[in-house]
Amino acid sequence: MSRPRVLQVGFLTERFSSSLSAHYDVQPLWRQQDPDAFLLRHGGEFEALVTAARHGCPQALLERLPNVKAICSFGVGFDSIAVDHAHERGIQVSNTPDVLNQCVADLAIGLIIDTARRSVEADRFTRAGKWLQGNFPLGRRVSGKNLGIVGLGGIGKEVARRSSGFDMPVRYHNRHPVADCLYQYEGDLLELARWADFLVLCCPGGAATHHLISAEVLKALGPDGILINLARGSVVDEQALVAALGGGSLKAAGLDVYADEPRVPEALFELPNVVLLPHIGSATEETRLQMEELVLANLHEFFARGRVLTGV
Ligand code: 8YV
Repeated sequence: MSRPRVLQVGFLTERFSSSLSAHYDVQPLWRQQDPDAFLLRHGGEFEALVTAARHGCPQALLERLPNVKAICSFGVGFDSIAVDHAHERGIQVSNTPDVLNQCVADLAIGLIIDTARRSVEADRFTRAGKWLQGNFPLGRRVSGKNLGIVGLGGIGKEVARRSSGFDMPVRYHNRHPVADCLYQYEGDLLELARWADFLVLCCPGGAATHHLISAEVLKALGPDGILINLARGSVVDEQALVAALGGGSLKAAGLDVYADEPRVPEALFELPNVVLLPHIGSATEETRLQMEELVLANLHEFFARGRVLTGV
């Protein structure tokens, strides 16, 4: 029996490619010399497509795949996928929720400590031999400080849970309060920013959250406030962030995501009070393996029973 044909938008890992090829006839779109010509000739042959949060699936691509019925994506975020268009056409879309919550939350705590205690800066100081000339300047305490979370979903809840070990009071902002939640809801984002010492972003990307963290929100967070972003770069007005960090109206920021990845605004490179990570929230061997397995499980379920497992 011939194996189902699957279109893969971008490369993930060799391991994932071989697991995929063991079950499916996989066509790698990124390897086509002329993707347009390829889609024109073969676009109608695919029932399923595999992509990743960073590769996406725009409407223009879906329009060239008349028979696709499932999009299985690697990553929890789906702002780079034309989900509304897919649903209008009856195409199922799956992501990889939950399996990455712990690793992303771990990194949020890491960034809170790195920014407040200035550990990355202190490392540079030590390596440069500057300790011989005097002590490193003081940082800020983490324990007992107010933690504001924007987006109390799976990841946000794990961040909140971890913060109890640091005796941090938690409040959160969502579009709606979360049912049966212990933490105080704050419907006004500006109020949350005024109250918070650390504002941690764990919300989805996309049009609804575009530049949610505006110059005004950063001003409310204030000169002692610290912003941590593990969500999407598009959630923050990056120009306003550069101005606030450079002008001293914000203490520090810890960023894992940017509006135009992998390009990082160069103005940030000049600033000592920002920690810049290359989108590694879920990037551990254990979590990435679980994410790969969940993409495969979604595909298998779609081909076996016609339904993806973790649909969005
Ligand atoms: C992805 C992510 O692993 O899950 C997401 O939404 O952004 C990351 O965890 C990465 O972008 C791979 O595409």
